[in-house]
Amino acid sequence: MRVYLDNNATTIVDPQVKNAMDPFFSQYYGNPNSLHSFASDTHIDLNTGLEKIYAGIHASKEDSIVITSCATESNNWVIKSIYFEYILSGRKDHIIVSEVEHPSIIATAKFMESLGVKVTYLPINSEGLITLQDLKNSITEKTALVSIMWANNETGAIFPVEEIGAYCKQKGVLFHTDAVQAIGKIKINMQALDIDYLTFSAHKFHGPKGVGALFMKKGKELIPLLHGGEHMGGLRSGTLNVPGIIGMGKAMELAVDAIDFDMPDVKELRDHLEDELLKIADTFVVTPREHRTDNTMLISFRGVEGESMLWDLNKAGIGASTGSACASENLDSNPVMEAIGAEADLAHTAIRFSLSRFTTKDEIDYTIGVVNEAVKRLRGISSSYAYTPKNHKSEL
Ligand code: 7TS
Repeated sequence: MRVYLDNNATTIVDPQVKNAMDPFFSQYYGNPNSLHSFASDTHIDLNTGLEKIYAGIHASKEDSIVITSCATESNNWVIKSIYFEYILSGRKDHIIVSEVEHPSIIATAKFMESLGVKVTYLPINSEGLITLQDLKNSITEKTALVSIMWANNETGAIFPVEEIGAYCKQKGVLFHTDAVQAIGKIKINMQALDIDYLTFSAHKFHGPKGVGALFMKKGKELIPLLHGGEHMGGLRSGTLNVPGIIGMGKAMELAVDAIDFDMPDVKELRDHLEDELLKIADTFVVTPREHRTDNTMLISFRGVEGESMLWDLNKAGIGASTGSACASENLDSNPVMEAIGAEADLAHTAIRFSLSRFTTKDEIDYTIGVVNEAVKRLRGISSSYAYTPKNHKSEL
């Protein structure tokens, strides 16, 4: 059996998305900006795709959604643009991010530091959550931007973006949220929220890879990312990714429907997996369920090296993760485990299971069996496990 439980890294393309995209490779392949019927052949579907993206996050027609190649691009763009707009001019000198943002935010923030920008990395608590008070304490008159993700990719922890947005607005600070892990899991109404910029990637919600977006609230601006043409209002030049945009639109429509129709089943499967795995002694899950997206679990088995567990799982056909795939070639401990201050012997034991609407009960039952066997085997050959205290508690 092959079981895919790494849906926070990427997801299978929904067959309906693939069908929607198919005609736009070899049949309707015109450049939409050309002045002939090959171009206009694409227009209706392209507009429908864009409309579905607007509708999925309840953006108003006056807001802008700029299509990019991925969330990494969108995230870089927001921060670098704020630098050119507000910081280089000397108006502001400070940005705030959480310390568990995706590397596309953290690495960009570090780059900003190298340019002299002051950066606050907001800590998370032992439950993997940030507190509004910490944020309030960090904002100064010189703060240009707060960038806090909607949901964390490692733990699924949901951050209080509604309250953060309201506070930032009150203080005259711009607010960006990375919503990569929120689309299709949390209902998003951009007209009801004080979020200036929001970013996401289609492949995290059963759309194609290589297409993402940046939402910008009416009246907000960014400097153009790519100069060279009139595409995307001159903000991000380059021939439009027609199949990608149509695919992202279809994927968005399906993902938003899935919040009501499929996510309750995904949650039930995730909870079942979690309940069964927590029966194993010395096992811990980060972040209480009520503060998490319904598909995610970061779990530690004391004495079991995460990489060894992945090896056993992979041999049994199960794909999971020990941390962001973007960093999978280094064997550092999971960044969230480090941020919550987990004891050294736990920091290397975290395994992330992330489900999707395509995950089945059989797959979860199979996984429960394989993990139980793997923990038994790996603890049996662990030199440290026998000496650790047996203080079983279910949540860190
Ligand atoms: N932001 C978050 C919160 C993410 O989880 C990811 C990818 C990205 C941005 C970047 O998306 P991309 O489409 O530009 O690559 N996260 C992961 C992960 O958790 N494991 O592999 C990739």
